[in-house]
Amino acid sequence: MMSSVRTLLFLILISLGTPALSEDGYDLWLRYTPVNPQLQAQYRDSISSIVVSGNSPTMLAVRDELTRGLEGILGTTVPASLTAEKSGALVIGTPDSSEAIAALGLPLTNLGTEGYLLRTANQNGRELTVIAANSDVGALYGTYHFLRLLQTQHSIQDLDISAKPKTQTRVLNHWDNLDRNVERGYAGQSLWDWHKLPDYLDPRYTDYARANASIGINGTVLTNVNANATSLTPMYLEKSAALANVFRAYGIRVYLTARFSAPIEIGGLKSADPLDPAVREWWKKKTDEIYRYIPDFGGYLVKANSEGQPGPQDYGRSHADGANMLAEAVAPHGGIVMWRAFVYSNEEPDDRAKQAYNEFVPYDGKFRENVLVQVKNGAIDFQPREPFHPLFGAMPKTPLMMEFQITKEYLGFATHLAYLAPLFEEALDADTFVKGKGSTVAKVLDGSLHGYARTGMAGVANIGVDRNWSGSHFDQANWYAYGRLAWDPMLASREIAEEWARMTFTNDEAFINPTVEMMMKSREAVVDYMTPLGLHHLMGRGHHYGPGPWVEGGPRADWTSVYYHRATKEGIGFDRSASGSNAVAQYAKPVAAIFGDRNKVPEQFLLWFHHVPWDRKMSSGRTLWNELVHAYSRGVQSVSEMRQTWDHLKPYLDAERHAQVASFFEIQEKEAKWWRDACIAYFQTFSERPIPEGYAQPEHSLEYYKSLEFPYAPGHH
Ligand code: GCW
Repeated sequence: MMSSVRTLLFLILISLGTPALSEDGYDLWLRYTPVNPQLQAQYRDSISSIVVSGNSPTMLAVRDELTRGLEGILGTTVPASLTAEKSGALVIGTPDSSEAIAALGLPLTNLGTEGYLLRTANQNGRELTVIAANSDVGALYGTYHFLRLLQTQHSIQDLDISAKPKTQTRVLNHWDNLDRNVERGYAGQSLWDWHKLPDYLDPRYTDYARANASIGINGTVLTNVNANATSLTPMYLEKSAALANVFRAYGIRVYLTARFSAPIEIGGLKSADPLDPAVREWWKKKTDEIYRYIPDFGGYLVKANSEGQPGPQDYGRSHADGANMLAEAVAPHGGIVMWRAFVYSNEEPDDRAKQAYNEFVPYDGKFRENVLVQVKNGAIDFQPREPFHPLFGAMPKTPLMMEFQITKEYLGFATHLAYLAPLFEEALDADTFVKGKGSTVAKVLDGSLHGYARTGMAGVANIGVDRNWSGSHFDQANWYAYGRLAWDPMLASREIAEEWARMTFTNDEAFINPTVEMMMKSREAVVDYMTPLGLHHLMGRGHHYGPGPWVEGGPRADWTSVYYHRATKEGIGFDRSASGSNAVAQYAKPVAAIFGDRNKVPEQFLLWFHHVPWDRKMSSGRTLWNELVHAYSRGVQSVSEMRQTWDHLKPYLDAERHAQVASFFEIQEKEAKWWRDACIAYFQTFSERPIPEGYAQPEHSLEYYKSLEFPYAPGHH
């Protein structure tokens, strides 16, 4: 009753052209609101009953989702039926569970366990719509695809779609601690309520699983890579198992981070040496124990010998020794080890950008077959813009996974709008040239370039207990885009943005076009007002909030900003060419020839690879100094434009979400100016050149910007 009253009210509001009821963002892109009446009529004609075959928890989830989705989109309840005896049946299942599907003899063989077909079919004179797969999870993915077609107002006549994921392991990495603090999390506390687990299962866990399944994410690493051995104790394994029980129906496996020193901390051993038989035995037993709690446990994610984490090098052993020990323990159970390449040792390197390559390339081919090496998109650390990580062109014998950061540690936290799919796409489309032109990072990752048997992608989650999950409405798009790209790294960021915006807000073209434009330019705006022209790592020390180009001193040089920008009276930038650290030599020759030549390198990477005089002429005709001021100012300008665009979009959505985004734009504009002014004031002390005419002077003195402190910035550990 309640729900039909609500639907009616909703329809009245829609037909009046009034913005929808207030929304808080909880429903993400699964809002299932009514489509326009004409389409609704068409959809109703095509779908008159739902026939879900099978009673597994996954098929129950399919039935629930379809019922919920169709009721919302079509504005009416579509009856469930046991057989497809009438035209207009929507039939979902596998050849094993559904006679109707078996009888159609569909080409399912190449779709694997996660792929699916969406087909319009004729059977004995009846027209059916079919969602068919080899497994229940495939049928679930097909169901979400079908609902997406409806949500984005596509025709469902003459359907003939087949899809399967291009990578196997598509995981979220939660940097969530057991005390619920989320490292680099800007959306509140961790979703995992460890204290109440395993007994209380927050309904949110199911909605989390639904959201992930809807975009093809099939794994979740529950715990922080800066790991705590307590998560491997029986008490916590029971809690993780409870989560795994919720996620299983949605095709999502649970993974845990393995603290390398756990045998000492919770096992009572004296050592964690990976070649010590007692240590190996401990991990084997511990792993067997985990599988008793979680029979489909996915495996371990490990950060070792990086930023103070323990690891095999503590015992003079290699990353391969460490990874292989854990791989051996999970192998009998079909598990994997994701071993992170984000390493840098305690000795200061001549160039931190070179370290992962130096430490991993010698071990190419030495890892067990169930190890994937997880590599960040760039060699430093999730900067607004980085050239692709050289490791992607250098490990033909080792499956490499991508690690993207969805949470915006370096891109304005949750308040700045930065749609990250263009950043992801730039990394995926980058050409490593390792097997000649066209050897893109995407082809390395999907296994097609080197024939990797295992493939995967990881995204550092931006999710917490905030009502809208991500801390901002637009940050939901980054979670969404990550999932879609993990499924298919060849997808275009613009299409993903459009898909997401239609489902999250409205199908009204007057809203969609400007919103997609705004999203597409948003990340470039952040690059401009934070780190233009290849600058990097200029953020405030530790918490990374706001500008800190002056950061120097402290425990090690490569944790400072001055290490990265190297500004002097003569010029600015990190010389990574042959005359400098020669990091360019880690790329294939054709790439090195471009990055290593300051006249050929794309200007967006200029100061990443070269130290350049202030007066150097840029392609615009401006000097480097003037170009820098120009770029910083352009960034601020873009944010003002986005804010204005958003103001005009008020009529198209609910007031609640509009208002939050609008006020976040005010924050972003204020902080973009802060970035511009602080950086220009600071770099001017080196360039000693005036700010060119027509550009604003910094609002405050450099001393003022330097004096700002943020001891309670979120996400810091
Ligand atoms: O991005 C940096 C972060 C650390 C993080 C580390 C890593 C989990 O500042 O907070 O630690 O990278 O990726 O291991």
